[in-house]
Amino acid sequence: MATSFSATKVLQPLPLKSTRSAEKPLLGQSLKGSSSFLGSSSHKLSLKKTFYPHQSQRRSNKAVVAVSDVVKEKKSKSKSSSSNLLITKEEGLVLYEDMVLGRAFEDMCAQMYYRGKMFGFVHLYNGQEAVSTGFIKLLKKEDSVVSTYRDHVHALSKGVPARQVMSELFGKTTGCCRGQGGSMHMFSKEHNVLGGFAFIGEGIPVATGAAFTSKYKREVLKEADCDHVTLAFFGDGTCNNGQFYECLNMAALWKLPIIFVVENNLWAIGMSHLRSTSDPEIWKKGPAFGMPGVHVDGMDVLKVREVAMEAVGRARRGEGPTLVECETYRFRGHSLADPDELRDPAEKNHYATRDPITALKKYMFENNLVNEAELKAIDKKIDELVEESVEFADASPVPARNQLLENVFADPRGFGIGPDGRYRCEDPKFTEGTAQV
Ligand SMILES: Cc1ncc(C[n+]2csc(CCOP(=O)(O)OP(=O)(O)O)c2C)c(N)n1
Ligand SMILES: [Mg+2]
Repeated sequence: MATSFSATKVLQPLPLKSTRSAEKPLLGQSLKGSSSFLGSSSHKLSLKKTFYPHQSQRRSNKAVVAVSDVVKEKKSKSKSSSSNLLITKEEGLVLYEDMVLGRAFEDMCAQMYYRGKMFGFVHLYNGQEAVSTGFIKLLKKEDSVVSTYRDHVHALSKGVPARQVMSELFGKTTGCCRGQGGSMHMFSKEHNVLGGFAFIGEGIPVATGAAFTSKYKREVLKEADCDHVTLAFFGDGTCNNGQFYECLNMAALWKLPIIFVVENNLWAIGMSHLRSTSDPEIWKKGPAFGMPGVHVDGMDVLKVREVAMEAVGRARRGEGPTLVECETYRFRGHSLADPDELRDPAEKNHYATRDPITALKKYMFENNLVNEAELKAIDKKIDELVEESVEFADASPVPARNQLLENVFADPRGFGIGPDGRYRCEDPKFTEGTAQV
């Protein structure tokens, strides 16, 4: 039986309202003057009772339908008692610094991309930082993270040094993949960042495998202290891919220590989530497979963190997987090559007012956790770090030509090395004719 979150004890099943925005009816009037998150305020979906897994007779699994109310409750209590704050000062500063790092790093990426320093497509995470920070800052070094092509911020949150991420984006040898991956392919064995993946959904089975490894070590190899968890991050559009369902099934079946973190930014390139998905409430797919499903406001790092603490705790205790749908928004186009003309300006403006960094700042000021000068000092430190990462990447060497086929084949003699024992790519004729292709 899947274990429920403690939040279920205090939460009644919510009379579900829409968790979605993006379609025309939500724009314009309904957004005006609304300070609440669309997930808990806007138009109603007609859901029948049978959708609620905890009321289902077929399985005894319980699911959290939302935790926002728990957080709200704690927030209001926190006004009267400082002991009930959602974070300590130190925790708040860690969250703030990580989100500012993600934002500043990527703003710099945009500059560098338009100056021709990066190649291919580069996909930024601006606006979604609360998800990466809220989850990853709770992890241990041994825990794993699997990302998508929108992977720079996940890598940074997990501790990959900014200069290594920037260098990778520049295609330099000092990058975390020695410049061989470039954009979309952040990987760090040392930090257990198991990859960005350009093909959507490809990371989910890898993450499931990593979670299986932890369980295998603990239960078969008897490494009792192996309580490592894996986070798989992916988007709303990816939830319509087969790997997602296959992996939910296996993870639930084997009670794997994994959290499926859906970053529902409401769009898959130019396709609205509501138009492309038969049942747009992604969190509900968890209980269908026998694991809790949670919907959370992904623009609020404190709410994300509350949910993440529960889910990571469950995984670590061996209680199995969780599906978390974080409703979020990207502030820029799909990639830096996207002019972003499809999304309604009213929608973009609405989410701009929900900037997760601004929201955290407000919380910390209101609760007297920090002062302006302390945050400014962090901003300055991060600006310097990001600038240094650019200088480092710029000054680093490009990979030698013979690196081209390294790490491509387990045994490079097959394709990469010719009969003379030399790499084929060292042969001046190796790329002959490809310029015309
Ligand atoms: C298997 C596969 N099919 C199609 C694509 C083309 N593609 C690139 S991004 C994308 C949309 C993904 O949207 P979502 O999962 O919501 O992630 P987001 O970009 O919003 O973070 C698609 C369909 C791909 N990369 N891989
Ligand atoms: Mg999306």
